[in-house]
Amino acid sequence: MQCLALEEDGLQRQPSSHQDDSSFGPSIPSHPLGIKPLGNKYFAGGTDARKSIGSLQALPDEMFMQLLEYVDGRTLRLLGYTCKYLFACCTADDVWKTGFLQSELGNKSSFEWRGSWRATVLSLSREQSARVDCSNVFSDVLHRPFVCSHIVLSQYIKNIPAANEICRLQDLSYEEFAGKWSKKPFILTKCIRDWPVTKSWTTESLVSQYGGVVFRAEAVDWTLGSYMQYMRNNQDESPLYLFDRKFAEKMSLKVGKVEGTAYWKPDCFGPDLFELLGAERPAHRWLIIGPERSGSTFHKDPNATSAWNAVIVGAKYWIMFPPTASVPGVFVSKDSSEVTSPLSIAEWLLEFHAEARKLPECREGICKAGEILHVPSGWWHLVVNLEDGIALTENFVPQSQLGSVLSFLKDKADQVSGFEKEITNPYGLFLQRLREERPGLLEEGLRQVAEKKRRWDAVVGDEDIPEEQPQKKSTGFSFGFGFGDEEEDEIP
Ligand SMILES: O=C(O)CCC(=O)C(=O)O
Ligand SMILES: [Fe+2]
Repeated sequence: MQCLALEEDGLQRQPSSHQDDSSFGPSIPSHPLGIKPLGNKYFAGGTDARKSIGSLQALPDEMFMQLLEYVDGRTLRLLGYTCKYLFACCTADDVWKTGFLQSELGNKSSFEWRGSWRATVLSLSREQSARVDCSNVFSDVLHRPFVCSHIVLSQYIKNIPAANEICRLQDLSYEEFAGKWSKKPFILTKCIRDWPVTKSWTTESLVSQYGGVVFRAEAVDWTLGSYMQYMRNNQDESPLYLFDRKFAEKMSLKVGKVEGTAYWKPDCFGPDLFELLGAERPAHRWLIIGPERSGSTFHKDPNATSAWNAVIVGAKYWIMFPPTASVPGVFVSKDSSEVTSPLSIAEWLLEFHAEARKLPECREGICKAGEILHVPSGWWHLVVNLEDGIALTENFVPQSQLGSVLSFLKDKADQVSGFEKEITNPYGLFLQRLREERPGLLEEGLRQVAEKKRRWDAVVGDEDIPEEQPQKKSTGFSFGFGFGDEEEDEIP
């Protein structure tokens, strides 16, 4: 996309209106250009701006907006000046985001962020950005992203049903974790309070120390300075999320219980069996930075690993389901290799949150700064930042989940991820390391695999199901095994 350095002058400017839009409750403000949901057209008198686009009326808005992603910046800008409807379409920021990423700017790691993708591509200041009154533009396609980027998160995190609350504990010993907690989510409130980063890291301190360091944020590699400009001033429905696995090297951090350390692995999670893979282990630790509304849509962590996620700054809302649950709005292919869910966190919250929280398997909680959350192997989770935040996360393989990881590496080899491409047989490699260094554990892991398979065969084969799991014959779709969530296991 080409950048224009023209000023947007001579255009009608309209101050943003902040009255409430009654159709979305008191919390969503009116669209700054006055764009309305499609349904409002049928109650509005006066003109309909769509009538001015001539033969383009034949195209549905979805298709037209897709087409605009192929138009260069100059044309997009000029097309937007032809009528109000096209102004509304051609200033939609998602189209400019695509343009940014495809342009030269998309390859730059440092640039000046100007509050929107369009203003950044066109180098426009706030005053130079035109505001045309589009109050006779009625379109869900144009209005919906605005609603999604203005959802009020407090609505979703209040009134968590008591039965859903993720347990909050001060700290755990390894024995407690291994004996009782390794298959349940929980939040530890005091476990990381001595980590030096909990005292020294703020968004400001990181920018001043590492502002010039380039980090990965989804599809882009930006300096922390540019990312922070973006993070502090954007209107994206799904803000770009900084997720970097080389952070320790890039920031020259010491990790572990050594002099001058930044943080260490909490003792309670015990040995991480992927450490047997040494440098050949898959990616396992990340620095995560993002603004309010950023986060992770529903997923399970890779390779059936467990994880901990420590909030250093900010607060995160977590909603989780055990491995075998059917999560509303999340559709999984038969071999679970593909997960289809609404595109954004906001969309999921709007459409499915109320239904999801009614399910008995649902677990929810808020992990605040200085706290750490445990994600058990195979658990579904959606996470959203309630404030600008910094977090550290690591994936690991605890002894009690060795069977799940071995089954995953063996039976879902096509879904294994994070290993360097030279490692062509991760299962074989892990098996070999266990055999060489921890033969007793390997035996225990294989015993876990066999037990899982036995229980699975008992359910699908409709064989004699032991007394303690009689209800499972009738659970139909959910494939639970009747031991409560402690024993929620996946299909081998
Ligand atoms: O902090 C977050 O957004 C959650 C990250 C997460 O779920 C993951 O790294 O797998
Ligand atoms: Fe995750």
